Amino acid sequence: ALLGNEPRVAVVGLGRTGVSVLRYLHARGIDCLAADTRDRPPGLESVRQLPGVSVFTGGLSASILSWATHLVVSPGVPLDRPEIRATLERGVALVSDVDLFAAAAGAPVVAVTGSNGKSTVTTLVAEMAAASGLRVRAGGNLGVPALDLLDDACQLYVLELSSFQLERSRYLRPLAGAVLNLSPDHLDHHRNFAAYAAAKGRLLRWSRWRVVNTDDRQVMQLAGRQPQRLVQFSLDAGADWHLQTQGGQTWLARRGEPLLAAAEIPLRGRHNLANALAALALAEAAGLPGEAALSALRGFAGLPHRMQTVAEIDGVTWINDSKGTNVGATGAAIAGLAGPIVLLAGGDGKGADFTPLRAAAVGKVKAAILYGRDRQRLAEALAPAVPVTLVEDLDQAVAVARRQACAGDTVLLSPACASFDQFRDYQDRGDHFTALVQRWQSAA
Ligand code: UMA
Ligand code: ADP
Repeated sequence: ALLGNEPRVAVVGLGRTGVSVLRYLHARGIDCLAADTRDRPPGLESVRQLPGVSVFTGGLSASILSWATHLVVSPGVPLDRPEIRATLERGVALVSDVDLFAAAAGAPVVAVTGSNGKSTVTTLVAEMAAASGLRVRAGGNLGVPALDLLDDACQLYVLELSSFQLERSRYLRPLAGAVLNLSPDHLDHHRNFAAYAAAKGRLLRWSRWRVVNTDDRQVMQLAGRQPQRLVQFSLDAGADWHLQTQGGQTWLARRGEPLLAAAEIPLRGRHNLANALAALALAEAAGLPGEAALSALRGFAGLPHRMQTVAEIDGVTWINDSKGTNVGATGAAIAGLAGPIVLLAGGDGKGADFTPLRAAAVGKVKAAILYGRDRQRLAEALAPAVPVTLVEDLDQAVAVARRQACAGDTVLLSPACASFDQFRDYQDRGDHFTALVQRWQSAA
């Protein structure tokens, strides 16, 4: 119904999203073509297996794309590329993989967006649903494209949504949706911060229950003045879900009632208490039983590549926070550690302003070792208040960190940047870091 009669769909991007869309449409007998700017995109071989799908690589062409009635643009391709704009101006309708998912999903959806904490909260809500005995599937920006989650037996879907996925979708109507926080990211693709924030705000307009962070002024601006079915979480008192001090202990509480001691949660760092509160709020809105939600929180030690301790060597703790891909995330990572910290950062800064990192780092980061494409820009933001060393790559950064760290220090890989200049993705970067540290540990 979403695509109307005899649709023809052009799919831009042969990454994970593009391949999932082409497979889905092809299986339903819908005419498709595929295009990618790259000569050898990752999904090329799997799409060549789909008979009847023409594949155009090495560039985009508006005249080829305008064959279509509908256009799907993968999240990594900016909508304001001239070929995309020209195609849409010719009247081709934009739809997304998330829209196709929404039209087909037979179970309620919980959706999560924000600048940081999305994957953690998405996974937590899925664990809470599983603990209550529901058949649940989680994905989206988290990794498995939305369409690959579809399953008739599924009772609850949990989607992590990026600003890119939200800005190009329209048909999703989650039972509950959260905007966790807003700080600058992806300013290389979005026109400005306002456009980035507005993309995230779409989720609140679509969701029946709207979960928001009252500690974040910009999130609250997106929420607007409508109080109906608005669920608030906060690290302070006053929200529906909040922290509370009782008997000298910090508790996670619901409307003044302490439910779980923060010390019982294996996740580290204050930002993860905010994530836990957001997950509890979503679980409640989705009708999940409270006991199951709390037991999932007690059992969740966190995802790899997020503040993950990978080694303790001679009194030095080595932490992999490769998913710290923007200034907000790296700031939270630093704030959550006692220090002294040797910080490894760098990569593709996505056009970000790094200056807010200085305030987070001063007094705690005893040395910053900077590598990758935007190391110079990071150095300009941090030095001289924070001592910096510039190196080429992560291998050299780890070697320097080994020399500079002493017992009691923490070496933190939290790059504040995307990895694409030197790695396949953040997992590849985190795995490489872990391998470097562990190789040396086993040699020691
Ligand atoms: N690309 C081209 N030319 C093209 C198409 C893509 O150069 O024609 C490049 C993009 O610029 C990008 C890369 O290829 O560097 C991948 O883009 P894609 O849109 O094909 O990505 P997918 O493989 O479909 O993965 C996407 C999400 N990636 C992005 O948004 C960049 C994945 O999130 C997500 O897991 C997946 O869909 C399934 O939903 C990853 C991500 O980095 C984790 N997300 C960003 C983030 O979290 O910060 C938004
Ligand atoms: P996302 O999916 O939004 O990137 P993740 O849960 O993967 O979020 O966490 C990414 C990084 O962001 C983590 O490495 C952590 O350091 C930081 N982080 C997580 N939650 C928060 C939060 N609520 N506020 C600020 N930073 C956070």
